[in-house]
Amino acid sequence: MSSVIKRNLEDLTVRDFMIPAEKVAHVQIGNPIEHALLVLVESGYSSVPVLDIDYKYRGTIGKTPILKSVMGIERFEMEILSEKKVEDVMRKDQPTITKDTDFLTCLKVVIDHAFACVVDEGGYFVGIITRRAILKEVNKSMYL
Ligand code: 2BA
Repeated sequence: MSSVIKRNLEDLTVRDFMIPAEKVAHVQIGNPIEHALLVLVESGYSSVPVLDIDYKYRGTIGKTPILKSVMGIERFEMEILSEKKVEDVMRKDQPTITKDTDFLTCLKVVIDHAFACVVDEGGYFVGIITRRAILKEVNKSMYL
């Protein structure tokens, strides 16, 4: 990477390419997984953030873990969809970042994660950064 490109990307922080919370599909932690599956299928995303009633970030939930959690020996046991809660199936080990996180840190995060949640000092959810947004910035910097 040339020094011009590197310097340009190093000037960026999350606030420059974040998708704000109001544009992000999410599910509530206390909802049945049936509701989460509806949100995922309707939005078209494979995974979305999980928030609590105060809008604090709690984890992420995806289609595959939901389907695995209702998989019986011979069939999907669909009745489980209304019994299990988002909390029982969500992932809690995903990395989070803040609005001030620098571009190169974000680049490293999206190598292993399609998106990362952005939280403020109080743990409140403020948005996401996506692999797509990061790649767009890398692409832009190539044509400087
Ligand atoms: P996926 O759902 O696996 O989506 C992978 C990529 O497919 C997205 O990459 C995007 O380029 C495209 N894509 C999928 N569904 C789309 C839709 N409904 N509208 C437009 N494009 C769609 P990224 O944009 O880099 O997103 C990475 C991941 O971030 C997504 O993975 C999803 O889990 C999450 N995500 C992105 N935008 C979101 C949003 N507005 N609300 C909730 N989650 C979002």
